[in-house]
Amino acid sequence: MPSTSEDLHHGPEYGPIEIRFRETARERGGCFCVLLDPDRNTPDELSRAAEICQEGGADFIFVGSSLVLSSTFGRAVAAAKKGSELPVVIFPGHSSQVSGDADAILFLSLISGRNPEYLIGQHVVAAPLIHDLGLEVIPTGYMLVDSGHITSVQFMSMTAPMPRNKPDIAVAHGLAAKFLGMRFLYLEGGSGGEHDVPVEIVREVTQAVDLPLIVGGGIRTPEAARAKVEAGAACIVMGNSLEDMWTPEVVRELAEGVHLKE
Ligand code: 1GP
Repeated sequence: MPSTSEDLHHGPEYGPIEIRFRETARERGGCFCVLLDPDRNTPDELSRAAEICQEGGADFIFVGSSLVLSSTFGRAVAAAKKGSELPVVIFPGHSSQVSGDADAILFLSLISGRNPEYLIGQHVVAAPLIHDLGLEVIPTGYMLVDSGHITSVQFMSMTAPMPRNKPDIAVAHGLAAKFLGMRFLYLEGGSGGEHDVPVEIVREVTQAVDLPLIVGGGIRTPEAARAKVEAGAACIVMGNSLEDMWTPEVVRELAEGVHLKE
């Protein structure tokens, strides 16, 4: 069917999870996403963690890892789904991290790096399976920022992070991602980063590029999370800081830091 001129004037068609991200960020002032690492938890632990996330008021569960040590990625996603009604979004470190049990996948291109494997290579491998499964895809420009030491994602992707004191470099990458048609940006300090992403970079990127911004890596306190949201971030991702402290109270305290409007 040829497109009508009316069709041609429509914007992109967002899937239900992307709409939920955008609406949650608008209505609650920010989305709180908890990253569950399939390598560090058994399926039962993941189900319980997902349950706690829901009880504590998190908005989304991310599942993924830059190291793929376990062969049970699909089981991990299913376990997270079993534990809560929150949307489970794949945050992949590798093309093998695809599961039809998830609600969506962040289709990450590591745009701060110049390793073709993580810019397009892994994507070509995963795309036919994602298509067959009918997974919702959220095209995301993924940018690593120096966090003080070499993180797993930096090492595994063999890419250099962007300098912490050069927001203009992050802005240029964000604009390029937008011009390439990506719909979300992700500023990543790397899991367990010594320092989180500087607020100044968050502010300058959100002022220059009108795409929802996800920020994660090394964020450990509600105050640090809030500072990023106040600087313009739409979503905050936390993983490490919750490990060994899995209680609804801890999740609630962090979620309250992110939810500016509650
Ligand atoms: C890592 O951004 C996420 O990819 C979360 O980082 O584990 O340091 O919270 P943390």
